[in-house]
Amino acid sequence: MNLHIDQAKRILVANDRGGYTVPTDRLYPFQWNWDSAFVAMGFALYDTDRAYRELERLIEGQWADGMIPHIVFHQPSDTYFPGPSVWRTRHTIPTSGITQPPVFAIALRKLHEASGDKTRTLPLYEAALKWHRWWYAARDREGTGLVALLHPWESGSDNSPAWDVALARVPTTTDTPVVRKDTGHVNALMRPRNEDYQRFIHLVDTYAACGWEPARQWAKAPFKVAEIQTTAILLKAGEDLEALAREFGRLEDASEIAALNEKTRNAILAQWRPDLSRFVSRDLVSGWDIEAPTQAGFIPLLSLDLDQAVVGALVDEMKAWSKGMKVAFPTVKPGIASWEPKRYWRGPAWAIINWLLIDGLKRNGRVDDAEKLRKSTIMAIEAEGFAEYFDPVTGEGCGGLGFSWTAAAYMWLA
Ligand code: 9YW
Repeated sequence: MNLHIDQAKRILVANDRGGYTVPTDRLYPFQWNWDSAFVAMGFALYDTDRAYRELERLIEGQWADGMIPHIVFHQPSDTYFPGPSVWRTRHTIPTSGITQPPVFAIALRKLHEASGDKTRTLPLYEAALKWHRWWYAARDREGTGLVALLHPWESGSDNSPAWDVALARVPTTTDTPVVRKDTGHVNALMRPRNEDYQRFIHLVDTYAACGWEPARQWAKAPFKVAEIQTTAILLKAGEDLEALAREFGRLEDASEIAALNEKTRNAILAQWRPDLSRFVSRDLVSGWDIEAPTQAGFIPLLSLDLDQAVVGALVDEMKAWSKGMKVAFPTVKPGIASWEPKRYWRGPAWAIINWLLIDGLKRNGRVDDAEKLRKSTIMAIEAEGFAEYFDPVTGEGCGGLGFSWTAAAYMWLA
């Protein structure tokens, strides 16, 4: 038995709160959307029943319109801000009012392959399809094939330099007092800045005032980004949903999903920028490309079979970023002005991002490069433990410790 796998399993046990897994104790004391999807993939390797529970508990928070929220507040806790009273949503079980990257259907297909349990997969498939439709209806209102985020938290990469220009337009004034809890658990230098939190909460106040109604939010949103990482994950989710639909004989669903996939595939391809060797997001308020160099620009590897010339350019650029780093893959291009190797999404390496990139490299025939990134991820975790993320320069484990998705990534990659 690999001792680290044993440890990873023990982290998931310690973070269990009754069929769902918190990302880490105290810092994140509720159920987070994409964290749970990654965790379910981890469980799928050795306990499919528990993997199903993880996803079943997450959809307890699904809204009538199909959205699966980024946080489900199953039980109260005072160690996190903003809690339910700030979100002011009206779901029976309190939830946040925004969403997160749709890894859910990707996890569901893997879980179904592991269990073959159609009875248990089917209700989750229905939930995933409802959410898939919500993305296109609520977040691609002009039918472009790219989906938009209305809050940086929806990207899962809260304070990425990708948002710097778009977020600067959002006022720092709030109706809700900002009482941060995160900096009581983790060094403030590793976290988003106070100013970021002011703007994050300004957005929450704005959307709460819209009654969390998608059309009103779309009209009022001071932050609106057609985002490449989320859209690429949505396309992979779409491929996996389509496969499940076919397996279940749901042919109408399958052709509906296939048409969405095709539109999104073309829309992502149109975001390729050869001069940057990356794909880019678009700021829908200004209409401009977002050129900040972040990991998001490489994530389309996950869901597209790209021309080898494009793959070559992406891989060369990834290698240039990783050069001289102790741990790959830095989420921001090292050396640029906004690069901060210890501050959350402004430079560090994250095991789950590596996991997506590894799958994308393999899909596009770059098995050796995938293997290097896999080894780098495993070594970082074995040296420092199951940290939330890693300083790519020193390899130091940072942020929360005993982190669930790092444990799941380890099990999947080891
Ligand atoms: C927040 C739980 C979440 C992750 C996000 C990460 C961070 C902060 O922690 O969000 O307050 O929601 O940015 O990707 O899901 O691990």
